[in-house]
Amino acid sequence: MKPALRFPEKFLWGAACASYQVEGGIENCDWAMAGRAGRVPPCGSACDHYNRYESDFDNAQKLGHNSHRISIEWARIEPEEGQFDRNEVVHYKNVIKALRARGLEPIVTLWHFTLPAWFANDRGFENPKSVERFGKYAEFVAKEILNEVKFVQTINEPLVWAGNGYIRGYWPPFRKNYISYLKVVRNLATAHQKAYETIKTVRGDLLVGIAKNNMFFSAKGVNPLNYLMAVVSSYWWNRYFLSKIRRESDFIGLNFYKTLVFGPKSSLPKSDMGWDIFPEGIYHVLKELGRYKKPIYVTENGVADADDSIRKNFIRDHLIQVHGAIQEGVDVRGYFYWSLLDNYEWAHGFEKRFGLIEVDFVTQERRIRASAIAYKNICETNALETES
Ligand code: IFM
Repeated sequence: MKPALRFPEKFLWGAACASYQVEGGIENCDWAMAGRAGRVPPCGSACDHYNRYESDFDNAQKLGHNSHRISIEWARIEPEEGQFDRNEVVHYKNVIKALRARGLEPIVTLWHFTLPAWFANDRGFENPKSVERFGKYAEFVAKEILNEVKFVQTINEPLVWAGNGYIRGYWPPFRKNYISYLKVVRNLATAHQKAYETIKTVRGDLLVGIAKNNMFFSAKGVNPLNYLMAVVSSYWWNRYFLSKIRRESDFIGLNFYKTLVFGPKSSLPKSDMGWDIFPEGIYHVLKELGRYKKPIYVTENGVADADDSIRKNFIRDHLIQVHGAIQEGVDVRGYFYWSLLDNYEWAHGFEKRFGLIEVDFVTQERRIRASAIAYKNICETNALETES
């Protein structure tokens, strides 16, 4: 029998969610506007997590988690520029209290893809004023909401958001314009820096990071161009943004999903999203992130798997690789499965099922999946049995 793989002391184990994808009832953001215009699927009441967060956190606690990643909906907190909604402040403070009461360390993302209507209608992150606006929002949240929080992430997956909204044109604001894309990426990096600065003025002790989606790029075959493509892609996608904000990052949040191999196609198993599954990719990406010499939290890693047939092994196989990177000196301190609940998967609506917990979107019933129990065992023992 092989010994179990042990994870470092105080390792954070949990799952991640984002406000718009689970809460329901958010009508004053760009995605809600796009939903009303028929350009993306409507989100409606989603998982009704806004009203059910306590019982959802009961489940996270029962599943052995000691931490949980949430996001705050900017449009709820600041429905008009400079006007802050006190009831929503109380709501999110209660959400954080509910996490703490269950022994779940909160990791809070300030902005996860959805923009308040007023901000989106004034050119969003293309507008140079966006930097100041985001800085003020970040300062407000740090001061008014995060008093019981240690970890905050400013922005979720800046390049995914900018690419889908400004190059591929299938997320709001539905643009296909490289110049705008580059402008937005630059403003997002500056917005992170600004938020870091404003947060630190009100809460010097808060640990501030980003949630960065990095991919593993590699190449095969004899064509040298493929190798060049892998190097250039890796530089742009994995390193450019992080290099810009490295001084303003107390930790790095890694969201890992994809591997891209340039060259002859091989057949890797696929998720319900059609994404290749290659667990070794997370090892390479973590090794690459090791260069920043910062603590790393895997703030998302997950699989769309409606019948729960591959999720258990997906988690195990990725954790074996995370453990391998830790053994080689990479300072990984936590792992958050995406997602606690089935939820609104953006342009795919509710069809793709990422949850440890299945949600019936008609009755709002929850059902714990078998893979969640396997993950519970890992979280509770802080170790992974590799033979089963
Ligand atoms: O659902 C998304 C999440 O909002 C950001 N990271 C990737 C997940 C799966 O696509």
